[in-house]
Amino acid sequence: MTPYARNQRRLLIASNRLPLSVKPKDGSYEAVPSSGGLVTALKGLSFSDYLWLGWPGVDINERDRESVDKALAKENAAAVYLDQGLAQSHYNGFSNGVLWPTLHYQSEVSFDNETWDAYQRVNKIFADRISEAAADGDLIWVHDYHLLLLPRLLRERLQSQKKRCAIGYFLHTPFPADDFWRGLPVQEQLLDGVLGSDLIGFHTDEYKANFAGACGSHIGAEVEGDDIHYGDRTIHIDKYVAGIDCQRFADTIDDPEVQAKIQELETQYKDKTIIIGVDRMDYTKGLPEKLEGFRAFLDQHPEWNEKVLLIQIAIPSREDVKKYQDLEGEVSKLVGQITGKYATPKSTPLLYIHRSVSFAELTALYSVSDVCLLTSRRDGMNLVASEYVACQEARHGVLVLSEFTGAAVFMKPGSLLFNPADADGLSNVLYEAVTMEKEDRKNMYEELRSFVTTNTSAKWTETFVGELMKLQ
Ligand code: ADQ
Repeated sequence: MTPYARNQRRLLIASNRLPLSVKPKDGSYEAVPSSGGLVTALKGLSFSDYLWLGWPGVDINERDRESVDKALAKENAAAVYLDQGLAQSHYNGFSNGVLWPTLHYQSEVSFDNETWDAYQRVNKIFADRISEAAADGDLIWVHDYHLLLLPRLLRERLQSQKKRCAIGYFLHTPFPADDFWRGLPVQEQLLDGVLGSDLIGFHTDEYKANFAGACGSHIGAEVEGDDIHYGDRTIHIDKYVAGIDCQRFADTIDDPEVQAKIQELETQYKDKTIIIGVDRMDYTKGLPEKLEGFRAFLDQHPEWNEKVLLIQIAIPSREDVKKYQDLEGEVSKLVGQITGKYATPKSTPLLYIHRSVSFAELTALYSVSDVCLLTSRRDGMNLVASEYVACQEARHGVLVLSEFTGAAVFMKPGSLLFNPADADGLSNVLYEAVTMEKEDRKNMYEELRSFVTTNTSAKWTETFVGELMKLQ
């Protein structure tokens, strides 16, 4: 029985991209699940009656839409169709070119009216599609920075259609300090848009406080504890601790094929201390900082050169955006420099995998690694930290975590925190991690494990949706 069984309602989820890729198959279409932070966080969804609405990620011409709709319906999903040019301008242009850097404390952000116009148009298309799909009494949960205007637009449409639906919104990124936020010329419209929600969730108290401060300073809202009074409405804001589905990792580790893979890796790297990094190729994840810190470690501790291996998996991301192309070049160059300097005919200190890996492969790599190194310059939460912990029951690996991740707020007692801008500091903390005594590793690991098994993705969704139900 799901936790909602006594008061079952339908949940509509809205995100920019559907958690599925649509692919042609045998003259028709099929929908294949995809990965990513939002997908991971929502894995715990225990609603039986839900519908996920979003852009399918590709341009689908009119005559194929019926067949795509059928494939998506089998997966409880529905498409919000967008013209490719408009989708690009909304996604790469305003969302990832302006909003993403602003929310992650980047100061060089250039605003332009063309992409802002695309952002507004896409939010309106989502509002039209979702209000049409919604029935009176449904709950609606909007996700992330691509759809900040959607709650207000939805509220207006639903009101005119006489449908009463509670609207929740969750921001997966940080909400920055006001000096960064107020630089955005359209920030007031964005705040007004998101305040169309009944409930707004953040990863940490800091993001929540920054958001409340901005509402108080810029649009005349009155903040009273966790309530924001705005116009004639009150909006509740809170922190909801995102997590993962630990059981899925435990089950995968138990799979005989994954066990065989783990043994193969353990044999292959029996003389190595393995450090794992898993990040999207994004400048917020601090990949150059990670490589600089690792280079400093190799320089300062030559006795470790043939004994340590950093396996860095960098998932290609937003490859149409110039800043991401530049980053890829910078990372490849650093990888080349480090390998060129420290590799020997017998050994290399660095293995760089620039592609997506399967879940089974990812789980095996997490399991055999002694250290997980995450160097984000800013990160809303970072679920890779939790995934690593879920796979370390046998080894008790050390989590080395940037202090600028949301995860650091919660995982501080069990991990080694550092500032990624300081390469020597990172080198020192890596040394501490690779030389840590067994007993200390175990004690720290237990702290982490208790956090990760308590704050699961199921708990996150249940808490948020439970709160949303109360507000209807
Ligand atoms: P992301 O920035 O995508 O998410 P993160 O939380 O690290 O960041 O999640 C990445 C997810 O992608 C993990 O589940 C990971 O396993 C998966 N993944 C990584 N590499 C992969 C690979 N090679 N192949 C397949 N899957 C891979 C955003 C915010 C984060 C926030 C999440 C959830 O930026 O701060 O934690 O949303 O709210």
